[in-house]
Amino acid sequence: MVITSLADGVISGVESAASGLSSALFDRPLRLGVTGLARSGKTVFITSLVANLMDRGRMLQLNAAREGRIEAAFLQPQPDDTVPRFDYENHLAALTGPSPHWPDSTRAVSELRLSLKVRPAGLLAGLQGPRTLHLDIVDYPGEWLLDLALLDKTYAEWSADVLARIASRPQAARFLAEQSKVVPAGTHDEPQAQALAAAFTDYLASARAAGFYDCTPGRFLLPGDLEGSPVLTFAPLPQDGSAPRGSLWREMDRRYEAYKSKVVKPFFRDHFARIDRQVVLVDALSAIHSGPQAVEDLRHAMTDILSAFKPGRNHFLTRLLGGKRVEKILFAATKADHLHHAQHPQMTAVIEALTREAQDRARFAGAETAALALASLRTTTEEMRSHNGTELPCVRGTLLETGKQAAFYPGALPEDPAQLLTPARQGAERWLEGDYQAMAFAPAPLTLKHGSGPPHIRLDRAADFLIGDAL
Ligand SMILES: Nc1nc2c(ncn2[C@@H]2O[C@H](COP(=O)(O)OP(=O)(O)OP(=O)(O)O)[C@@H](O)[C@H]2O)c(=O)[nH]1
Ligand SMILES: [Mg+2]
Repeated sequence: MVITSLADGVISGVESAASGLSSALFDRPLRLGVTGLARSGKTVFITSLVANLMDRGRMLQLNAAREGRIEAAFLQPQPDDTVPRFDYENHLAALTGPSPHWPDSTRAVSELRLSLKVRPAGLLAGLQGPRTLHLDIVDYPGEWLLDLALLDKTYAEWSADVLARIASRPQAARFLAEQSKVVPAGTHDEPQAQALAAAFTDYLASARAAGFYDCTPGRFLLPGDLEGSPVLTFAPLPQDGSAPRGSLWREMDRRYEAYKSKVVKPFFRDHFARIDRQVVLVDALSAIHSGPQAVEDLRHAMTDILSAFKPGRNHFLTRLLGGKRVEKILFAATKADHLHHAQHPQMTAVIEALTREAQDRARFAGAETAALALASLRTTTEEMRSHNGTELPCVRGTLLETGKQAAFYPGALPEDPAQLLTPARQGAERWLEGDYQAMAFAPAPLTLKHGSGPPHIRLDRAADFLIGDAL
C-alpha cells in the first residue's frame, strides 16, 4: 500500500489504500494495462482474452481454469465513471459474427471490468468459500507513454531538440518552411498559431507513416475530444528568450506547459500509476517485413516506451508512484498465427532481443518480466508444402485483400535474432539473408463449441503469467 502516492493524486492514493485493504479482506481489484503502438493488436487481445476467460475451454495453460477453480466469469460496471467502456460486445461481434472482420481502430483509453469467482487452491480450498477477483482491463495507446519524456523538458529545450531532429527529414519540409516565416517574438496571432500547429501535426502524421517512432506529443496524433483545443495548438519554435509577453513564443510556451500539466500528467496519474500488471504488445513481424529501418525504429520505441517502467529516471513519476511498482510485465509478439509453430521460438527470441534493454530496466525496478509469441485470434491453419524438393512450413488462411484462401511461407526467421537486430542497428537498407513476406489474413468464420472462446495461440499462457497468481 502506497501512502506517498497521495502527494500527487488523491484519488489514486485513496483507491490503492482501499484496494490494499480489500485484497486482504474482501474482493479485490487487479488492474491490467494493455498497451502497444498503433495496430499492435490491443483491441483484439482484450476481446479474445475476455471471451476466453468467460468460456474457458481453450485456456488449459491457465492453471486455475484447468483445475476447474474458476466458477464464474462475468462483466460488471467498471469503477471509473469518466473512462469510456471498452466496447467488448461490438468487438466480439466483429470477430465472431457471420461475416467476421477486424474491429475498428481505437484511439483513446478504455476500460472493462471482468469479475472472476474463484475457489482457492491447495490447503485453503476446503476452508474458504470462493473469492471474487475484479480484473480491470485498461486499453491505452503506447504512444502516450512516449510523452513522459516531455515532463523533463522546458518548451525551449523541447523545441531545440525537435527542430534539430527533424531538420533533415523530408516529411518536415513544409512545417519548417512555414515556421521560418514567423517571428517568434512577434505578437501572438491565433490563425498563425493554428496554421503552425496544423503543419506540425501533418508532419507528425507523415513521419509516423514513414516509420519514425519519435512522434510526440502523442496526443497530436490521437487527439480524441481534445481536438482543436489550445493544449494541442502549439509547435516547436527556435529559442527566443527575449520574447515579450503576448508574443507567439510565450503563448506556445504556455500551451506546451498546459499540455504537460493538463494532458500528460493526468494520464499518468489517473491510468498509468494505478496499473498492477502490464502487457506490452509488439507487432514484430510487420516491422521485420518492412525491413531493418523499421526494426531499429521499433527497438528505439520499445526502449522509450518501457523507460516509463523505470520510474527512478523521472521525478514526476517517482513522486507519483511512491513505492508502487508494476508487478509483472509481459512482452508479447502478436499475430503469431502468421508463422508456422516451428518458427515461434525464433519469434520469441526476436521479441526478447528487441526489448532486452527495456526488460533489464524493468527487472531493475522490481517487476517480473516474460516474453512470448501469441495470437489473440488464430486465423490460419498449418501445413507443409514441398517446394523445389524441400518441405516448407506454411500457414493457410483467407487473404484480407482478396478474400481468397492461400498458403503462405513467410520466410525463415533466423535462430539468432542478432542476425536481424545487428544489421538494423548498423543502418542496413534491406535484409541480406532471406526476404520476409508481408501478409494479412481475415478472421475465419467460426463455429464456437459450447464453453470455448475464440481460437488463439498461447493466450492462456499469457493469462497465467499475468493473473494466474491472483486466482
Ligand atoms: N492474424 C492476426 N491478425 C491480428 C491479430 N490481432 C490483431 N491482428 C491484426 O492487427 C490489426 C490491429 O489489431 P487491433 O487489435 O485493432 O490493434 P490495436 O492495437 O487495438 O490498434 P489501434 O486501436 O489502432 O491502436 C487487426 O486489424 C488485424 O489485422 C491476431 O491475433 N492474428
Ligand atoms: Mg485498438
